[in-house]
Amino acid sequence: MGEPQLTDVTTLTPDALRGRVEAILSKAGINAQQAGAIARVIVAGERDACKSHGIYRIEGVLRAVKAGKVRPDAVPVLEQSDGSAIVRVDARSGFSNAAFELGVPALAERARRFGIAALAINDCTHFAALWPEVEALTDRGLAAFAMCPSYSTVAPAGGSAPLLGTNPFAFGWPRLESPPYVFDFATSVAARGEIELHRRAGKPLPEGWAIDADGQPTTDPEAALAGAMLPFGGHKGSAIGTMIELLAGIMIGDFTSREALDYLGSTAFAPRHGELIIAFSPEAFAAGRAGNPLARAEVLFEAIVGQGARLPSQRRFAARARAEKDGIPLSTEEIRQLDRLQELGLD
Ligand code: NDP
Ligand code: PYC
Repeated sequence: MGEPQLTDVTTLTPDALRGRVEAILSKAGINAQQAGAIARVIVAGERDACKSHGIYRIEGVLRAVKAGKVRPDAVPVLEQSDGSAIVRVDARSGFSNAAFELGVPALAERARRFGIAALAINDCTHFAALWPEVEALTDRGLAAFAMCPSYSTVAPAGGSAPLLGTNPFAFGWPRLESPPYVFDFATSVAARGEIELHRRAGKPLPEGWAIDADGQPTTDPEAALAGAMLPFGGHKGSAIGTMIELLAGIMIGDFTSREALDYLGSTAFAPRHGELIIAFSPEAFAAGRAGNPLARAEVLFEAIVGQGARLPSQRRFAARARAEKDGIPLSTEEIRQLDRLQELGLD
């Protein structure tokens, strides 16, 4: 949803849009390291037609800064003194994006050295999609998981009130000649951003996405935002969402989704918590058994596509190719929103 009509479109190059987003963030007092990293993921979202994590997120970023929920001047710190396979970045109450960019070279180096390594990011505000992060690792020839809690907006399967977050989970696998195999999804039926985009567009939700404040099924976005979203796949999504609370919340010594909501007191701000990224060297794990793992993976991908199925991220990579050739399409209303944010900041 959210694709502008052809008559209502301005196209910007990715660089031009990045300049505009960075200028808005800088004007709001966000330092250059963070503004650059945030702008890169927001523009990547628009470029890849992932509207739920594109420019619509700018207001949430500015709201969090204005309310003092995040430090616009934070400089993340890399803590890797023991040389182990666990790399840690303290985001110092800033956004996750600059912290990730700081940690990823050390994570990749350790994953190559040990075969597997993890990056724990603590004390960050996180609003972004995870695929840019796993792609940063597939670009370095590594496979990777990324996951984080969010804030309580999802009822556990069989429950009736928000407890888990929309807890995204992403996986990437490097490919020999093609863009990587990447999937990235909320462990709720849809990202919360999608509910908000339905509300703004005045469209009902598909059945099965949410329950209202009384625990009854609803397709009304307002009632869903006041009630709870549902996990994808019933008890299966609920269990994966719970695993993320354990690994990327409790295990790394950071907030669970409930604690994040208690801390913020509202879902109007981007959530604050930690994040866990695990990187693997396929060659180190295969250790020469059964041939090159990347070549063997191609056989699997060909068999999937050979049945007429599509690979995850195929839609995104097609949108990326279009945007790189023709520019990023933005509606008149979206351009006005950028103008407004540039001129006035948040109203
Ligand atoms: P979607 O359901 O839109 O997509 C999930 C994945 O499935 C994508 O990789 C998508 O690829 C793939 N896919 C979709 N349809 C098919 C198909 N028919 N065949 C094969 N693969 C398919 O994602 P969500 O709405 O669940 O999440 C959207 C984003 O929200 C994610 O990037 C996530 O990281 C982010 N998010 C972030 C949170 C945070 O706290 N930071 C919280 C929750 C979500 P493709 O893109 O090519 O369609
Ligand atoms: O879309 O569910 C979501 C979300 C929550 C925090 C960032 N994105």
